[in-house]
Amino acid sequence: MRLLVTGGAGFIGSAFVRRRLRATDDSVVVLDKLTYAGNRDNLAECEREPSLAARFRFVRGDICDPAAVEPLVAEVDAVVNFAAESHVDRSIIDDAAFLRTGVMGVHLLLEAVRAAQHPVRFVQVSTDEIYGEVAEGLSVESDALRPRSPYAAAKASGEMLAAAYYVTHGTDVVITRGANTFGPFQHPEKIVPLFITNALDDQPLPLYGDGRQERDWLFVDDHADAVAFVLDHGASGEAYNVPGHGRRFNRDLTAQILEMLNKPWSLVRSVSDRPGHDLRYAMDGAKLAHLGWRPQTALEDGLAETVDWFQSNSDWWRRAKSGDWASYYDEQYGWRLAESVEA
Ligand code: NAD
Ligand code: TDX
Repeated sequence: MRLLVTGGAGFIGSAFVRRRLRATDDSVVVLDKLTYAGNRDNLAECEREPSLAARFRFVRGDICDPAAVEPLVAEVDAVVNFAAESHVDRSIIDDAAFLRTGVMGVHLLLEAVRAAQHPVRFVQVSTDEIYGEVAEGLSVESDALRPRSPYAAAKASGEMLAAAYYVTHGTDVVITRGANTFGPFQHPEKIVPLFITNALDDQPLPLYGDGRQERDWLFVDDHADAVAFVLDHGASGEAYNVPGHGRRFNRDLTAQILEMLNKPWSLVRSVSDRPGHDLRYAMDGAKLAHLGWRPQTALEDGLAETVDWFQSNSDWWRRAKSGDWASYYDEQYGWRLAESVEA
């Protein structure tokens, strides 16, 4: 297959590209804007190793730019769209880019798929956050979408547009709804890498509220493989939950990270909560399991691999924590940490 992977220089997209090039004979073009979250180094092995490089090409560009998108879509069999602004906290500070990429960008990709002269499959990588907070039980794919943050609303809009193109135009669309993902190469704004890297530097770990919010943790390789599985086997017009392999309260996850790093709980500070914080996400993975896919990596194993990776790759995360990072960190955490209390 010839694939166009949009947002392929980010955390999950780059794992998908690295693994897909190794597992198949597919060729891959990555289109990525290289926002603060995108990093071409994440794809270094694809450019370096001759057996991968022969089937790989990187193009810097925006999914909202028709001149960049249309010629690339015209020459592939499938588009896998990872491109998005992906951090909930940033969507609370300023959501314009979330809507631009998450709604208008998806629209432009769908139009290019529709205009292609041959069949093109469109995979929209979505999230469990579109269901909103789930107080109890498990979300199934037929549940209503009740997004509660601007990030989640943009993601819900993007996937609803894709589903509408399936119904209205017969576009070959499949949707994945992944759980909270963690692993190597994750930008340090998200809780797992933020807490690992802060702890390595003996800096405070800002835990929102009482830390009794629950997430279901999915290792990045599993997430990437699930997207590949749905690309290959998903039924057109369908959405598939991709649950994780371990639900935890944030405070328990934090304790586990500190234990692995042999760092004290006294680093943890309880800070002012995220506005509209979803207390719990939990998805039923039966639909995807029935098709033949389940997550493989237990949370403890994935976390140990992730902690090792961040310990061994401080150049990578120190670069991600440079430039605009200080002003973001100050805006997001400066006042919170000043008012923080013991966790
Ligand atoms: P990320 O922020 O690490 O990567 C996003 C990538 O998209 C970056 O490389 C960025 O440069 C690129 N990008 C952003 N806007 C673009 C644009 N307009 N044009 C082209 N490229 C653009 O995100 P991630 O964590 O790898 O998430 C990838 C996808 O998976 C997102 O769609 C996200 O909503 C979804 N998702 C993430 C998680 C998670 O826990 N991280 C869970 C479920 C679903
Ligand atoms: O400093 C923090 N302190 C804290 O307590 C941060 C960054 C987070 N948290 C909490 C908030 C959440 O309950 O940790 C939990 C996880 O937070 P994030 O890592 O920001 O992830 P989340 O908001 O759950 O969203 C993630 O999973 C779903 C991804 O960022 C999304 O892209 C994905 O769709």
